[in-house]
Amino acid sequence: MPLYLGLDSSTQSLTALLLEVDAPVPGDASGRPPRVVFEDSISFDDELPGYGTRHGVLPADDPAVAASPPLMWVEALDRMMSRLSASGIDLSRLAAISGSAQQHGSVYLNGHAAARLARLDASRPLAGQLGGVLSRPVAPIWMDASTSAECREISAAVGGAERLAQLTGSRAFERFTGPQIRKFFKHEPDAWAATDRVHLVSSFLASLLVGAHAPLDPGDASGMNLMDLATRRWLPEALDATAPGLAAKLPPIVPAKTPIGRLALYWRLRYGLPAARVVVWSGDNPSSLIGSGLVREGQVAVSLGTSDTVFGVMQAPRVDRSGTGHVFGAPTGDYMGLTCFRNGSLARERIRDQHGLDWEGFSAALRATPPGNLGALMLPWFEPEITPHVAQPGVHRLGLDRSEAARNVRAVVEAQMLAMASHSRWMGVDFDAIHATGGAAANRDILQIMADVFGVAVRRLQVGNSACLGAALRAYHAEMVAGLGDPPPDSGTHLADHRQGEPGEREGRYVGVDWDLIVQGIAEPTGEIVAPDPAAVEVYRDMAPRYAELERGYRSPDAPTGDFPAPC
Ligand code: XUL
Repeated sequence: MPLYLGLDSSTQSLTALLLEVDAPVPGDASGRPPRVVFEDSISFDDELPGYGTRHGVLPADDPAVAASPPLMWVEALDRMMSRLSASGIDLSRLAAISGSAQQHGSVYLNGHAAARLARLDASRPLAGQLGGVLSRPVAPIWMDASTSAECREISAAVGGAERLAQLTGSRAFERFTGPQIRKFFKHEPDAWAATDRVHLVSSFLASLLVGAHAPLDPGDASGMNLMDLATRRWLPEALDATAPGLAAKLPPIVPAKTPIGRLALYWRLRYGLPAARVVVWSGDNPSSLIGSGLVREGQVAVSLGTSDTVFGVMQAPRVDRSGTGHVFGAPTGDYMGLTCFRNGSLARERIRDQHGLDWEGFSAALRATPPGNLGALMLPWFEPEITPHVAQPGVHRLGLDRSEAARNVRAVVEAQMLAMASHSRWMGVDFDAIHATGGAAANRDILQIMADVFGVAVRRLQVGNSACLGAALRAYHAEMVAGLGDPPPDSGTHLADHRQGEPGEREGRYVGVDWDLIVQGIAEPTGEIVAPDPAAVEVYRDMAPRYAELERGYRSPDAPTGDFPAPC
């Protein structure tokens, strides 16, 4: 029975999930559904404290700046593979591996990287071998909000925010990789000149697995403000607007079902792993789309993690005219709409900690307070917010005293749900249920508020980490698409260094391997349905305009108002 490994390098941790699959043909009624046989997580702060991160991010004086050390991710990957090999599971059955990573973050490598990746020494830990190949010691990540000037410059050069959004799926956003690259090029021109390859977190980690520079998939590449959404190729005018010489420094873009090589000798010799197929990695949100079973238009998920996101499948790319959301490529070959909120789990934790509660106490507070919170409202922007655009952090309360524990707890959750409901309408997707995922989806009381605010049923998924599950399922799908044939290991068929996909190459649904069958029985909601309470739905219907008005009063003056041209 083959095994498929999914890895997820998120903001705060690295998770691995191993899926065992009976049926060689997906959906074969004679087989049991895929099963999770191993799941483990490494918290960066707790297990790798030497890197000095807090919640996976390096401390910075400027609240707009957020970066992480790439070598911390490398060490976590090395440690995870060591744990996997010590798990006692027969890993000779490992057929394919794929991964998911926090989106937008970028890793900068010099011209020595390719040779070093090709000759990793299995007798020595990985991180120590890679220090010399970084042209920038830190990686800016999705929480960074320090590139407003670069967003304006790129938008102007491409002909305005609306045009950039129409071409790339998003207007310029501070955390997107293009503006981040431009800032690096402007402020550190020598280090930029020494950069040979700019990777996303996903392609960087995939490169370690195959021992060569890995490509990107369209899902993660569309989080850069650099990819032409229609052709899924780099967009020359966006590249020119971003930094000189960028085209030569970017990985190629290949369809999300592409095998990019075999597990490099480092992993095979050091941990006794087989020459498993490695499938191109993707971002955490595209991976989550699969891991939460969203393979058709009309399905929507809410992920409650470090960032909270609302996303759904789109068959056609309907770009957000309000300038808050994004259209990314979906692993199915379709598109996905997404809206991202920065003040997610960390905001919930801040309120919990301010009132000395644990999660049980947090839930009790939700149960002890009525929907609508007796008129209280909060804007929980502990950090600069992405949606709506808020440059300066600030927590604002209306009709609420900072000391009232239970009402503050309800206020933070209600604010988050009201914001998600209001800022996801642009997707224009009619849905009758929400698939809930991410750590906080384990909390039924939070899901009740979600159901009441959105006015639809909420269904919890069987496997909590949908990004990691999605990565494992993408590995499974790609293996099936590859035709079930098994080219000999080390056949040298790396896609890893192709400069660009075939002209006009575009993903589409693979006819023989239906995504519905891949997700069946595993990326599906459990039986439990959290139904909306009609009386509470009414309360939130009245509350939504009051919340929107409060939000309008506090968001940054340059936040998109619903009309293009929208400044960054
Ligand atoms: C999405 C986004 C976050 C990151 C981190 O646009 O910025 O969801 O992917 O998880």
